[in-house]
Amino acid sequence: MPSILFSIENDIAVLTLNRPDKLNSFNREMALLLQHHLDECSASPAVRAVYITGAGKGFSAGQDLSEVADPEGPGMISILHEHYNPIVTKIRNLPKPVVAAVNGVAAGAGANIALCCDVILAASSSQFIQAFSRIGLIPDSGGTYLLPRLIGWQKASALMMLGDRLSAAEAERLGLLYKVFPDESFGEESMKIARTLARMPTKGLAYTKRALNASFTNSFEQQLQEEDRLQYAASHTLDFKEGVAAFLEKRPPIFRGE
Ligand code: LHQ
Repeated sequence: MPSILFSIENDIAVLTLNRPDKLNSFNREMALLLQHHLDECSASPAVRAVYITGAGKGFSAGQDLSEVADPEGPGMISILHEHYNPIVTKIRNLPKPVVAAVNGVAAGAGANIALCCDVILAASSSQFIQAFSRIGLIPDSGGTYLLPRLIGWQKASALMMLGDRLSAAEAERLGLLYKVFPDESFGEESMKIARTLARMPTKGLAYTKRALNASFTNSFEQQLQEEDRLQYAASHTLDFKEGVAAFLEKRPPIFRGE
């Protein structure tokens, strides 16, 4: 079985991290395959939303530690430069909404890959662990950038230093994720949200994502200029035309992502 299952259904690319015996922890093969599929999602007009989840009981336990211990393994610098940094950069730059459907434990780089998705959903029994400090590492995969921005400096700092397990309910309360659903209905409810996203004005969502990415470092004035540019581009899409026409004609819009 491939370490990432990939399918496209109803304009949604479903990427399932698939090393369930190892809690879907990442080895080199899986990290490179995920990048390959993210590129495919980015380029394919058949994909209007991406849904990332885990096979079995976990989402991902981050780096496969047996690969780190292997003297023949890729080594720390390659793991960062060739595995995690490109993965999170590709997700942030992917011009379509990316849903993290966190079905179980998300630890280390597994947690931080989820954090960089556009809509983070979690099953009620899932947990988030900044596991890095437990093995003497620092949080990577963009975690030190994103987590303090999501939940504030102090909570991020404590979670990263203590490596505590954060329940899905607590993660939702802190603002780390969008919604929690009961385990039994998680697949269905999270896919419903992906389906909604896949029917929305795809280009408008891509521009929204670009504006949010830029907002991390821009001044207010720079951000207003970015909004001007992106709003101008959005106003030239067919979906904008359709959205206005449908409103005036009092009918539901049919967006084609064009
Ligand atoms: C695993 C793993 C795993 C291998 C569970 N590897 N087998 C970047 C730069 C370079 C180097 C290092 O890494 C990074 C980024 C990182 O991600 S660093 C953080 C790496 N991840 C961790 O330290 C987490 C390690 N895992 C755990 O602490 C626990 O497994 C958690 C708390 C995630 C889940 O606990 P449980 O639900 O009790 O599951 P389990 O521990 O029983 O795991 C199930 C199986 O999966 C087990 O195998 P076994 O053969 O005994 O059934 C684990 O050995 C295996 N597994 N995580 N990261």
